[in-house]
Amino acid sequence: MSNAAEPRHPSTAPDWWKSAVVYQVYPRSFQDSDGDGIGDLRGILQRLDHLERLGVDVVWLSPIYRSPQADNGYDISDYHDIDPVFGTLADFDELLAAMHARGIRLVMDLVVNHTSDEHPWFVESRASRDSAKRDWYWWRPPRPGARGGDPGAEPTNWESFFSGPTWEWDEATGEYFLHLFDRKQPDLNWENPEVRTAVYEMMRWWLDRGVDGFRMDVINLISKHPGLPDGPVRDGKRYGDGSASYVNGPRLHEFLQEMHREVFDGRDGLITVGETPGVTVDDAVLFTDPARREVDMVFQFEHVGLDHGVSKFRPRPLEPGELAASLAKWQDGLRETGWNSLYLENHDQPRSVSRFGDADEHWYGSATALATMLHLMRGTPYVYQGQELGMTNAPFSVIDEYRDIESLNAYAEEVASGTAVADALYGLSLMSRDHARTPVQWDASPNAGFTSGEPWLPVNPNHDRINAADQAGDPGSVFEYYRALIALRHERPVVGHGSFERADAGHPAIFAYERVHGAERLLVVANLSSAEHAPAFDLDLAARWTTGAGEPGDVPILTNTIPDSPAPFDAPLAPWEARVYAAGA
Ligand code: ISL
Repeated sequence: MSNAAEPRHPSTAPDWWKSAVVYQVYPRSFQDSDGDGIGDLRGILQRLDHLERLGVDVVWLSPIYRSPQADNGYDISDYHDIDPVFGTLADFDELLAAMHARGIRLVMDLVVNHTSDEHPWFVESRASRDSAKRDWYWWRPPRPGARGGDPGAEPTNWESFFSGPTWEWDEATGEYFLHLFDRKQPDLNWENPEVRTAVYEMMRWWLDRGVDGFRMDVINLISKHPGLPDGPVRDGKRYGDGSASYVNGPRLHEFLQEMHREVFDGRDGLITVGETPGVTVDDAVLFTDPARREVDMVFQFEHVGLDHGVSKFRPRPLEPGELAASLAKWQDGLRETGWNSLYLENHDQPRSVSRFGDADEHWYGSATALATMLHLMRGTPYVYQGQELGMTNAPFSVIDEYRDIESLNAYAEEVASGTAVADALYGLSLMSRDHARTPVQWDASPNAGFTSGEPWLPVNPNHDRINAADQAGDPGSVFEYYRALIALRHERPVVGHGSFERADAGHPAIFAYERVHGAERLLVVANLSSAEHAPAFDLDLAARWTTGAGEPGDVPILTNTIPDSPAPFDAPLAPWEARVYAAGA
């Protein structure tokens, strides 16, 4: 372990984040310090050894601001304070200093597409039609000829991300307000320059406090087409799809460039990542081209939408190779310009070993093969809390076990529209956001070491065999494998800076790619299936990596098989086997 007094990664290169790994903390579920069953800032402080040992460079903290917690903090009522459930500003300052002392940077979640309906800005906005802040949000009269509050009277036909219409009727002032998410999350009107000024001021306030950047929640939804036209109603849907009016809206790039000028200019060492649902490769190039001065990288959604069927909660099984094909497409698209985030999990997604791997038959193999595939691509990897332990989906079977607003709303809507309860529950059992939100499994004790009280969401019963205490220091653990992968990125410039070339030409379940940086080369070969397969490669690659017995190309520098067995790069792969070869360094 490194000396806490000497930061391990003091790089001040403008693109330091290319060789960095980010760890996401969802504070509610990370570590409780006061026994109320909800994780908090002092809990994070207690677990910094775990993060330092893992070797991550940056922590992205999901929202800790004051909030009614309708969407677990993504509904903010005061941007300048900490919610009492998480602690105080003094706790925050202590945590930030402790992270910096260990060489770990801290990124805040920036939620400025919307506020809570309890934010003073919105309270003032809704007070009257003449309020000075009326125009800070999107207020509209009912559809012409319709009576406000009646079904179908909404100003547009758009469906909310969280089910139902995007408009909430306000009886007192006789208008609707827009909320792309829950009714407790009214959308800010970025057309109004006062809104933008207030947001930039708040961002500078946090940077002045010492934070190292922002993860920007649904930042590509902030610019709306001011005409707010109806969207197409797709088959089987009750409401319209308004996304053409608010995904990558007309002034988005202007707003991001303005934000950059107003907030980030003249400050070094920061990291910014835009969460951008619906973004295409071409859009992503624009957002992340350094010359355009918008954001450093984006979270794109293509690979986490592949298994969505008619809706997220009616998923379909993936074909072999689909995941790799999507990820490789993004590698190609950003090969010249721009930068991507690499992620399989976050607080909105099911656990990757349950979703893309084989949690029953090949738990260790699939957790580590997926990690290998992800971490050694071009981009900045994100580890979501518990992913480094191979945490799995929760075994919830009744609706009362779920807490997430998206899951509860979708379930209510499905059942109301005639879906059988068992079918609605099946969808949640695969796709609910709560799978990512069960408490981190620290040890095998009754509440997994998360809390001395009653956890706000049940601990996964498999914490008796999947937990950090068992894994740290065990060379055959998922945790130690993640640690080795993270170290590779730090030690080998080719991981952060090399080119990407897909190399496999055989069975679709094999994903192989080559990374090249000057004389340094890396070859990753991963079997993303539960069957044995022999790889096949294009001829050029075979010529480069067939070096003869005892040469570097014959011996993997990292393999997830236990025990390690030297194997030539074209040897058949066991189910979920992954190997990494290096040359030229
Ligand atoms: O979770 C989703 C899958 O259905 C998305 O629709 C998700 O809501 C979307 O990715 C935006 O997510 C972000 O903003 C939401 C918040 O609920 C999510 O937790 C956050 O990551 C609203 O602030």
